[in-house]
Amino acid sequence: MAFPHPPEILAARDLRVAELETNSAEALLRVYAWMFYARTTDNHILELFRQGLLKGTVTGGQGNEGMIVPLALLADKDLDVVCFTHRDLGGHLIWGGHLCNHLDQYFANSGSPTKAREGNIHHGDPANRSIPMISHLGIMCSTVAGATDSQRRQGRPAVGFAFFGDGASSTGDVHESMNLASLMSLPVVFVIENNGYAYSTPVSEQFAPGTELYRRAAGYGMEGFTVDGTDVEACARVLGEAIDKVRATSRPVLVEAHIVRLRGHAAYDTGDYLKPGESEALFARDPLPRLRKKLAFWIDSARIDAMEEEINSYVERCIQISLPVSRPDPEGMEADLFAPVQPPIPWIPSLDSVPLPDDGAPHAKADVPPEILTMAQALTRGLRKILSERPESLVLGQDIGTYGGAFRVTEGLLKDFGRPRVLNTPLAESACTGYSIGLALGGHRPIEEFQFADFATEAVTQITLNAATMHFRSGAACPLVLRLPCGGGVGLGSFHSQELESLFLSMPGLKALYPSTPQDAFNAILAAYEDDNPVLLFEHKGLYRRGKHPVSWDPNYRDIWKPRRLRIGDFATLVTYGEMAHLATDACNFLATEYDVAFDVFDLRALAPLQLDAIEESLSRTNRLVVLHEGRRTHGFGAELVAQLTERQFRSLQAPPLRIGSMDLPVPFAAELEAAFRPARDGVIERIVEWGQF
Ligand SMILES: Cc1ncc(C[n+]2csc(CCOP(=O)(O)OP(=O)(O)O)c2C)c(N)n1
Ligand SMILES: [Mg+2]
Repeated sequence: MAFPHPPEILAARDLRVAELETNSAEALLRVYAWMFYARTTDNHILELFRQGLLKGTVTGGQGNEGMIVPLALLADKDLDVVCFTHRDLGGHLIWGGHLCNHLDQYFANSGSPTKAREGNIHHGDPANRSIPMISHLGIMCSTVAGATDSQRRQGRPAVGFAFFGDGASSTGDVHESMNLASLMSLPVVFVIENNGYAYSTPVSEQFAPGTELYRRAAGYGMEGFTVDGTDVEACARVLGEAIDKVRATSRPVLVEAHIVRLRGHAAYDTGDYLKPGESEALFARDPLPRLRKKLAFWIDSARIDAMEEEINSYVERCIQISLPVSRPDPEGMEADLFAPVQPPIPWIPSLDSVPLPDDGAPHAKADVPPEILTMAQALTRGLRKILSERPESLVLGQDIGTYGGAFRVTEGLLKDFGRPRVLNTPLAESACTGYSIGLALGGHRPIEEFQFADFATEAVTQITLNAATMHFRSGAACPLVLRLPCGGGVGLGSFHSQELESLFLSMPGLKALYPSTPQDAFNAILAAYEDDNPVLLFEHKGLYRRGKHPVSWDPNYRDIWKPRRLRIGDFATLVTYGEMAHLATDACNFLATEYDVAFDVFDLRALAPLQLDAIEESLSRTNRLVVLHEGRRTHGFGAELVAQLTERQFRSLQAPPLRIGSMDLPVPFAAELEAAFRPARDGVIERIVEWGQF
């Protein structure tokens, strides 16, 4: 059915501060119209929830319109970046899209912009720089910062708007993000929507008495101020000036907007915790009637009445259109988990790309023999190639600049490619990952180095819930390489030795590569780079400098997504990856010599998505399976491998699958303890001999 045409007054989605001087009545009438529209829609949504016609957590924006509407009207919808919160329906309506589509989102029907995969107000419009929120509060601030920086890096004078509540102001991500934005001079307007409550928790239980949130700005070296979100005109003026200033100076600001939450936390909130008279006091500050009263001085009230009537009937008509839209179809859900595979990047077919001095364009080196490199050097060469040939690439992480990274993999890159593209980051893994996600949404392709894989636990929400779910819920690609120096055996103890693949890969939406040779590492970084999804690149620290091996340009670098057969045999199929691939080869050499048994050995290389065809085929011949990895055994990745590999041929197995991993303990520090903790050559041989009954 055709969508109805919106009322004429809603055709204009902009506001200039100057209009408040020259034509203030008409400008404020426009603001009022949008506020009334947002309020009416929110009220209808609440009613629909009460009638059982829509589900989920309906967090209305009633009371919030006095700030969000002028702000969204003032923002440049062709340039700026936003991530609206659960109180910002007014912002969504102004940013774009037809009301029917927004309502489809609430009805979670087949017309929903998230294909009904996300509820209520968790939608956005990534193509138009409205980034969909995730529930985890505070998390989106850094993504806004990254997407804004992406715009700036492409020469567009964008401003980003990051919203969070008084409750969310306590999250670490908000602080990490403000520090990052200030440090990097990113033009972000951080807006605290202070409505006095986080669910039922009053601000008196959120921060110490006397705290004025906007003053926190000073601690980050940025400007901070308050606005009264119930006084729309004043709010619009202050916000307008602030936005202009941020746009001109590229310095972030922190705005604390004092607003009211008129309808409790969500539709189901009974508000029992409010003090007597408190609700009435909130309604007395409602910005909507306040502005209406002001307008009535200048504008004939019959005109306002008529406008309200027109908006209300428009909203009702849209509801009638969205209500009967068909329910969503589960078909296609799995296909949408990952962004589709794209054609390969036309890389220059050589290890590196050598710019000629005269025109600066990259040219291929002809007929170059393989180079003999460590895995660390191969990765450096991969990064260098990417930075040389791909202007949208950048590399970031702690100490990766002058120092060259904890493992010297980024050595020399800062000198050759300069700061905007080789970026030392502060100690803020979560915000830096959110920032990378924002860059990725804006068209960049960041490669983020975690100093040690262990510290990626600081960014679990960003990685597994923000980045990994992005395509499924919004259709937007999130190309991101997360480099994770992992693994033990180097005497670094519990917090610098983890194997985290099973932790991360139990969440959907992440790809993962785990190379075990310099050539595979070079191929892996190119393949990961050109993938349109977040890719974890596990780099075992023990392999960075374990000998030098030939590395050359490999036109089949994408084969890294498939396992590689390391040995051919018929006694059993052994599946492994990472450093254990070397140990497995050693152990199998020994077993071949001593016991005359040959193993079909596979280096998995890609942990997600798993491509197990060749291994399944092997198992159908050998009928015996050994899985060996360095990660812990319980809940380890091997459990998944055993399950997937044997479920189709369980009945033909001639032995129970053997699963070898580390002990179910934190990684111990002393060399003797760590040696007992991890699979080691002799222990692995012993286990296999016992299992194989040779
Ligand atoms: C990190 C995190 N913890 C808990 C929640 C559950 N939760 C959802 S909304 C909310 C209150 C948020 O309060 P505030 O930030 O002040 O925003 P408001 O709802 O008042 O606009 C809470 C605790 C969440 N979404 N995210
Ligand atoms: Mg609040």
